[in-house]
Amino acid sequence: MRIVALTALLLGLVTAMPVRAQAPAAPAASTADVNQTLVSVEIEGSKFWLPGTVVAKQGQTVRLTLINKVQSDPKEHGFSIPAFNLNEVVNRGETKTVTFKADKAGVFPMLCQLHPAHVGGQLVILP
Ligand SMILES: [Cu+2]
Repeated sequence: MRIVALTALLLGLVTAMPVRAQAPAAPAASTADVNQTLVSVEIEGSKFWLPGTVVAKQGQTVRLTLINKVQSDPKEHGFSIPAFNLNEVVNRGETKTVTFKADKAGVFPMLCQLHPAHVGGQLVILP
């Protein structure tokens, strides 16, 4: 009798538990209009943020994922879009995201604010 009662209790507990999804929850999808990953790499001794061009339309929300894969020192590189007051520092192996509203049209430099020689790119916002 005691085993039956215990089994009933356990079954009750199991059925009372919330159902768990089989797959782990996926990270929330970005709601940005433009999603682009930029990677900082070193090629033949020069550092680059690649790809060098990001294109958006005026009014869109832009989400950039920044990854620093430069293997040589220093371990930190910057990512800045002065026209949008963006200034991030990304350590080696680290990933950062920045999100901003492309609220003005034009061609705006993207650069590493820490190293002038670090090759950046252009943010192109179409009217
Ligand atoms: Cu740099």
